[in-house]
Amino acid sequence: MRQTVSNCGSLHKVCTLIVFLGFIHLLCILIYYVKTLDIKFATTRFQNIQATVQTGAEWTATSAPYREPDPPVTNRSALSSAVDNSGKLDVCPDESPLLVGPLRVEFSEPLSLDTVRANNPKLLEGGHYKPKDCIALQKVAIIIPFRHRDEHLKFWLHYLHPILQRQQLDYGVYIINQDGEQIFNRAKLMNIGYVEALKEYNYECFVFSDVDLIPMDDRNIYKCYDQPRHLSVSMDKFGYKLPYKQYFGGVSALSKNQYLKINGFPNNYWGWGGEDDDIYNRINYRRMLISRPDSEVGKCRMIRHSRDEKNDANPQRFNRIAHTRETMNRDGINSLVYQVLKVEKDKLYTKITVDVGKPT
Ligand code: UDH
Ligand code: NGS
Repeated sequence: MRQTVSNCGSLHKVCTLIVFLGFIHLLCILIYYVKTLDIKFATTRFQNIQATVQTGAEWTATSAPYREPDPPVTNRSALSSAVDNSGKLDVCPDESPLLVGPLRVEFSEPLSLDTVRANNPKLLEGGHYKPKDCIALQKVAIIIPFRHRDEHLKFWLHYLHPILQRQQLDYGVYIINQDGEQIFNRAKLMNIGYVEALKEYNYECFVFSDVDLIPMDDRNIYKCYDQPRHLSVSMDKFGYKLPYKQYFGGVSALSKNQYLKINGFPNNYWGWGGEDDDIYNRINYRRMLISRPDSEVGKCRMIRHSRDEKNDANPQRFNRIAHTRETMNRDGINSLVYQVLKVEKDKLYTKITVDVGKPT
């Protein structure tokens, strides 16, 4: 009897062992299967990203963001290689998950540049930033025409750097500072910004912004679209609407191709007014359309100021904008002459001081 009980006990142990080994076997098969799936999934995702980048130039919808395939890069600057971790990363999503929407924008609190620097620890020298976790959809140079507006610049840097980072852009900020006290030339400074920024990095998109304009919604993306983009469409000073249908002043974005198609901007608008209308005409004559955000997303505030010295209204502006069609082929990026006097690299920006000459 005792013998039988002992035999049964041994049999039970053997059976348990067999079941246990079977379970381990099944577990191994399951782990192997899941791993294979994972690799397959990752490969498909990589192929999808490659396909998106290769077909990027064919985007056509008016509201679709402009995307250009990367040209073969042979001589990228030290700036690019210093931050190049793109080999291991996925492309950033079409819509950044970091956006928060409407923002409160005020200019009453005093600000110091040191505070702005401390609030933006991820910036690289020269006001450059590149997302760490994904490859930005576009490389964007932000160009600011500038002279004697340091107070406004502080606010611009304070508000814009965090916004541009949430927009997951690979961007650099260029302050193009007109030297001396000759009459101001906004459009020529923007042309210079285009040329100087391209000397540093393989930018594909150029955002031209007045120093006193701050977006009130971070969904107003500072990037390029398949048509030239006007971003400051809903300004507080105009009662949050366009002052006129053709208005293209304030903040605008053009891809390299769009900019070259219009021969850049005019160099001969000295003093206030008209140069933005000339740019509108150029875009129109090259049969492009203006892309704009809606008036909610496009809300922005202007820092109130009086007219600057040496920037009086240009009496020739009406005559000039009446002749854009004839002048645009000979006056623009193909006729740009200037001299760089100084390049300063700050954590928050690259400031390039230039001699733009004077009206002839
Ligand atoms: N800018 C400078 N320094 C100047 C002139 C212009 O930095 O001396 C730049 C700056 O980026 C500015 C942009 O050029 O945002 C446009 O110039 P603006 O501010 O003079 O043009 P806006 O049309 O104002 O914004 C015109 C003067 C309005 C006076 C209204 C008085 N109530
Ligand atoms: C138009 C100017 C534009 C200027 C716009 C808004 O009249 O350059 O007003 O000016 N065009 C001409 O003068 C031909 S603003 O109210 O912002 O000072 O951008």
